[in-house]
Amino acid sequence: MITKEDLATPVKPTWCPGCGDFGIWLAVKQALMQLDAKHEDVVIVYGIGCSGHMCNFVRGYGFEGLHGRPIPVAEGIKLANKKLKVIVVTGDGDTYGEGMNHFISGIRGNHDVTLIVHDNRVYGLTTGQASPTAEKGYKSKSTPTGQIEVPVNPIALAVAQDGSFVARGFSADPQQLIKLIVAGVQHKGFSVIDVLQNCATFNKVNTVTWFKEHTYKLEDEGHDPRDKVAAFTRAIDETRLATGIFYQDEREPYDQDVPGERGVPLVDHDLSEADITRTMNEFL
Ligand SMILES: Cc1ncc(C[n+]2csc(CCOP(=O)(O)OP(=O)(O)O)c2C)c(N)n1
Ligand code: SF4
Repeated sequence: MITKEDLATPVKPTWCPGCGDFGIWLAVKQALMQLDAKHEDVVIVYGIGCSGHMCNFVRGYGFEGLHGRPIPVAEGIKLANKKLKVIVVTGDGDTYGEGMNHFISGIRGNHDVTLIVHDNRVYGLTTGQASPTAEKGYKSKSTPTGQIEVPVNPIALAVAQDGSFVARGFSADPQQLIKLIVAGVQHKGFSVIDVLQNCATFNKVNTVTWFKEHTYKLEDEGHDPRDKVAAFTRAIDETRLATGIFYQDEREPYDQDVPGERGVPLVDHDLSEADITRTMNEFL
């Protein structure tokens, strides 16, 4: 079991007061404690953004790399050692902007990775430019006359692309988010958890109050997560944003499907006879 003490770091969060990142941080830690896992069995890969700063506030095995690229790093870690539970914690700019191709590939491959996206509809760390989930007309310093494009709809995209676990949480509802994260990590395959999150400093439109007024829970309306058509119908309804599990099914994750020798994780390769002299000599 992972304890509160295992996860504690001496670093105090640097997020702005009132930021939704605090609620997601709480939920991530609580979920890790509820999972049947040892500390060394979990790796978290972080994106670059305010969201990714969480790497400083959660003690454990982790990697903070390049903006837009945490998903392929996580997939590589899982392929090298499939016994690990691999989680990505990142932002909407990171995932649905520069990282969008990796988002789609991760879903297509059904890599056994849990993706937690802080969806605050802005680029928080770089001071509030509109992100790909910003609504049409949204004014920011990068869109002074209003966002021209329609927003990316990550839930509808994930359902349409045959995602095997598609969910949405809300930073101000950590209890529901804990359940979603635990279910996502337990799910064998790529689990998408988009988390509605307020950016208290730069997004003055999508506030906690705004999200509360525009959301409802799927479980309150008897939604069946095995019903893909119902999941898609709810996903494209942008007037009422649903939270909970939209869709879940069982299919083999990527690491189970890799054929032959390539399917043996690196961690299980016998390296006792490996001779790298020739390779090393090339660099002499
Ligand atoms: C390759 C690369 N491109 C762009 C940047 C600049 N950059 C850093 S953070 C960021 C946006 C972060 O926004 P988001 O992913 O939504 O996270 P948030 O800060 O809102 O949590 C950008 C564009 C970078 N560091 N590296
Ligand atoms: S800029 Fe926004 S997302 Fe970043 S810490 Fe401040 S409130 Fe949170």
